[in-house]
Amino acid sequence: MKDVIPLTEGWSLDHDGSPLPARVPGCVHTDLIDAGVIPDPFIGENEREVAWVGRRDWTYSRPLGLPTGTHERTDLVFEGLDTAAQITLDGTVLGRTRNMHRSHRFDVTGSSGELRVLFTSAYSEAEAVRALTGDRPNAYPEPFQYIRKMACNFGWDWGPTVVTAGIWKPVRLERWSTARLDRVRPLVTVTDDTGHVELHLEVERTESGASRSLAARATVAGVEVTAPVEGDRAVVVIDVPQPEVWWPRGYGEQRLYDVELTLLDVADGTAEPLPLDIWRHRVGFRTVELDRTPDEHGTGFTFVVNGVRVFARGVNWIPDDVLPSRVTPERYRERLAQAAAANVDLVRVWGGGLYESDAFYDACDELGLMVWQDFPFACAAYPEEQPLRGEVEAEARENVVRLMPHPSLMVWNGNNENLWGFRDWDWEPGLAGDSWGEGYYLGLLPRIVAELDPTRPYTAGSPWSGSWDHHPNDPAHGTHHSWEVWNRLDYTAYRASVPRFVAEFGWQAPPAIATLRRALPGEELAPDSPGMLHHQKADDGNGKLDRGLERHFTVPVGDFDRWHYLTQVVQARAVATGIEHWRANWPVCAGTIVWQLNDCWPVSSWAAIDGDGRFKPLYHELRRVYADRLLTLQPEGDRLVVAVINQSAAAWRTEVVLRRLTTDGQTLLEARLDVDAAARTVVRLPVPLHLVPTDRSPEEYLVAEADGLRSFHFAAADRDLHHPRPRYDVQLRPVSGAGDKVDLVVTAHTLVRDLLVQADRLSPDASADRGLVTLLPGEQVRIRIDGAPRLTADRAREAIFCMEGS
Ligand code: BMA
Repeated sequence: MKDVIPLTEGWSLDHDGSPLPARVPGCVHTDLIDAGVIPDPFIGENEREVAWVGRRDWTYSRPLGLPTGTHERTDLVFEGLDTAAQITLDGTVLGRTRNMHRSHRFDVTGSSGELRVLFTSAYSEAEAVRALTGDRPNAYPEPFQYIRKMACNFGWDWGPTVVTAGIWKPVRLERWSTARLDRVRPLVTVTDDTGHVELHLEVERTESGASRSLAARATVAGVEVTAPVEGDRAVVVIDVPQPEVWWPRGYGEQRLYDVELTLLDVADGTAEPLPLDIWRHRVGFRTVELDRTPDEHGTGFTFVVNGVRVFARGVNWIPDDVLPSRVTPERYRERLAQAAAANVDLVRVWGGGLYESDAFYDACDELGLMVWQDFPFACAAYPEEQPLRGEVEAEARENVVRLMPHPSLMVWNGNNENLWGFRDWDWEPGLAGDSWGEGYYLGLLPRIVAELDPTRPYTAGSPWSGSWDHHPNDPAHGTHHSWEVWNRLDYTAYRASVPRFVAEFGWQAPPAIATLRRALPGEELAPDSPGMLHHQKADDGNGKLDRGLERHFTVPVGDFDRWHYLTQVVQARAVATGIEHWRANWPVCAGTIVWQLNDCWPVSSWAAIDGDGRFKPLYHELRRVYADRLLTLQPEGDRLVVAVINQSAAAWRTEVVLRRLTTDGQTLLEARLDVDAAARTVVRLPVPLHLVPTDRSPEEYLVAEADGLRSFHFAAADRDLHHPRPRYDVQLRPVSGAGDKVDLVVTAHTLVRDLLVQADRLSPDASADRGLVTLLPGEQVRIRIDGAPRLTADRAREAIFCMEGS
């Protein structure tokens, strides 16, 4: 049987002739931080101070002893090297690498001595390739399209430029005889009442194994099948009667089945077969299609899972750390569980990042999060010449096979914004006919997916209208990125269109206060203080934040805390406005993917969860607007409708209560509407005209309520709204037997709008279980605070913000 020996210990990193202890998996930056050679690049403006690290070459080494034992072959396997490296053993070159997204295997049978991995700076590698291929346009200044490495390492409009090098994934020795499993591709489908698992396997043999008779034995759900290996290939087919299917969360259970495949040496068939290698994975039975049939609105883009049409409630995922080797399986699970707890059911792994680690997809399988996987190409023209083309093909083949067992994986996507960029970002004149990546997205990648993973759909890009007949970002056809809002327009402009699928849209806000204090120690915080500006990477980011504020509020001057609160409120409102409108237009619109769930360092960005893992109010808002049931008041022409959105499997029969109120607390009019929203449907009911507040009235609003859900419609902009100064009481109620948990009970005496407890002000580790809350006079809310020991009501008050009256 094959033996596996991890090579995680005993590495050192050469730093100007002196060896530093090195972590494997890890990277140069983390080793230099641990050794005290460089400061934490996330703090203050240290990013600039550590820039030299990415421009140097680095060497990792460790002794490699001769493993004992009688195996015929010993392979040295790197699961991932970042990025351009030469590997030597005892001075002999084993090979060279130039792709972070691949693994590498070297035959080291009989060798021992000093193992060295010499990394060339990613800049030198990229520039050398640029010299070969010629220059190509890029939305960013750094040369990431000339090297197969996580693009956002080179800086993004939310990310620092921290160009890593290192052994970023595990290394091991594999010792084996006769043969080993080189590649296993499970094609898992389900038809009628039967699950089918087709295991396509390829083996590698030693010289003496060349003529051995081999077989492959597989078991799934107690069914065992053995098939002969012919040449170097075999297909084992297993039918599982009446399997339980895998569903996205909210649609059913996430049933997973263990598959075990054993490669056997059957020799002449007289003796007991000898196991040589084992492959184990979990699979799930489910079908997925993307319905892209043209219709009267254009061309749809609807996920159909197990025959059920789904409105996808998505978030975009970026690498959770700009030093990606720090993201542990536990951290993946925590972040993805947070997404699931916010009622997210789809995560798009964005193309400026990675094919994530197995732990990411394992967590998605278990949590029922559908995965949309971009191939790693983003925001640039990518040359298709060698040596890149061969690398792209190799990495795509490897990762398609690595990820295809996961039932959560729903779709492969060719790239992020490159088809759009070609059409709209003035690339064509500069390219003058040069390759720019189209051959990957419309040729190579779909061929690879069709060949290796034919059970899954492929889309050429995000955004993409399906063909060059329509503009790549045409909202009526396929996927759309909605960036006019934020860049130029107010968020109310989301309501002007109903794209078929919104794969990106978002609004910025600063991170939590405790995150800022940790990242910018000693800084007197202001929107334009040096650290705040350094941790704002977007083009005119603060200008856009302020213009976003100005349209609704008076921009607070000299009051950072108020600015911080209001920008976070605007972010939450902006994203909620988009989602409420687009969900209310199901099934024409079949999904929203918020830009973005997470951050890779502390920064002002579009994220719902900041770089230190703290929630912005947007996070809590996602939980509300992505819930199965949502009630929302929507303008429709010059009327208002109440949209009753029911994404659950059960009908929602309810009574919607509509009240026209004055800001000082009187009910002017009331009406009740009976609604019967069938499973997974939206019902839109016109609001009776007499209930709609007088046009732009500064003293009136409408509230719709049903089954504990609520939606508000204020006729006037916040700035113009008149309401009394908010008054409320705060009481603390201990939660028995629950550690540092305490309930904060807020009782409103007036209208209290968008009340927020910034728990991290009470203690950096404290959290609140709710975000923005609006209370009518006399109403009460309970907000659970976790992690703020010895809290008093007075201290709690200092962490509470809400809209001021006027
Ligand atoms: C989208 C993304 C990213 C970017 C974001 C915010 O276009 O694909 O490239 O970070 O917008 O500008």
